[in-house]
Amino acid sequence: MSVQEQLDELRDRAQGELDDAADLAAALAWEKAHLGPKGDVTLFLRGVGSLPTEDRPLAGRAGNALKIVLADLFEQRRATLAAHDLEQRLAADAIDVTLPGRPPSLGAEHPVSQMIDELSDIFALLGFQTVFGPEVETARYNFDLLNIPADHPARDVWDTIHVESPGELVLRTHTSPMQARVMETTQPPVRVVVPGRVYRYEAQDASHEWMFHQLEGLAVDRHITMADLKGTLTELARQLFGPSRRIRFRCDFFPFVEPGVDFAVDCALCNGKGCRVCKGTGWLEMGGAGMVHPRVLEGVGYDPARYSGFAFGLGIERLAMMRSGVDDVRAFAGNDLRFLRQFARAA
Ligand code: FA5
Repeated sequence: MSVQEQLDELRDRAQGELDDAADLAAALAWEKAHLGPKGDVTLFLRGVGSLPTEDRPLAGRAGNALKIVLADLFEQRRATLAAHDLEQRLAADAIDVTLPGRPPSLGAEHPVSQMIDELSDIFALLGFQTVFGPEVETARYNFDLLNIPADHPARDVWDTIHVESPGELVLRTHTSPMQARVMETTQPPVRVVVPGRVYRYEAQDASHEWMFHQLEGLAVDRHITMADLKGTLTELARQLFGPSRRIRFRCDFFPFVEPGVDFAVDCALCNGKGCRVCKGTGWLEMGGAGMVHPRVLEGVGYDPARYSGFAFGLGIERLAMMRSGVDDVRAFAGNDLRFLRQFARAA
């Protein structure tokens, strides 16, 4: 076969194969097979030196010309295949703008916030204003002005989360410090409720959290008595749990009230007979209360001979648990949407 025939044959074969290359990978393989370092065109050119002398000029010229033609054809084919490849990828990624969108999921009020709103509404009807106070509190308001002396167990480091150690600043352990803050800036008559977060250095279990919410209540005026306290809490229980609820007071000790009580509502589920929710007792504990201690009144400059008052503090999570039959207080701050969604209500 003459040199020209060899080159013609090589060109026809290479062209046919390039036309058959269906994608970029095949085209690159083709380039390697014909134009790469071990490709047949390269090998042909390398072999020119060993051809008979008279064939060498033609073989060299025609071989180089073929190399250029094939490189050109390859470049065209590569560009066509690359464009085709891009088109296919774009088509696969296409966004159908006519599909309906995913509805954004709206947040809902947390069950504790719902409870706070409801309590505020109930107390507003009874003439109480809702106010808020600081969560980082001084020991003076959290303890001293509440007649909690330095050696009282509530001041023990195990109950209180200190912001400075040892220091004057604490995370409030209850909402009661707002009693003194409100009275210091207001003259009687006082009627406020204070909802908010409180913190205790406490092991968590089904009924104890280290962060939870309380609602403080305070009424100070001329001639306020335990009957007013009982009437207010009975009305609260009826608004929350139904019209025939009753309130029970039992003696309890809090340094800032005298006398002090814990108060419970008779269980609405079993009507006081005893059930799973009230743990067979017929009563649901709500919180602590009592008549504001004369020393607390004196501490804020009120004359205890002229004014008297009642105060109470209740656990908001515990109230929400009773209302909704939740049996673990940790669920409220657990951030599990399956729990929280059950309380979502239409805005
Ligand atoms: C107090 O904190 C008093 N300040 C209440 C008070 C106010 C008494 C005014 C008198 C006058 P106590 O520590 O009992 O009291 O807490 C009140 C309520 O908070 C409890 O009845 C309970 O419902 C809730 N509570 C207490 N500890 C926790 C806790 N670790 N986790 C969740 N709720 C709690």
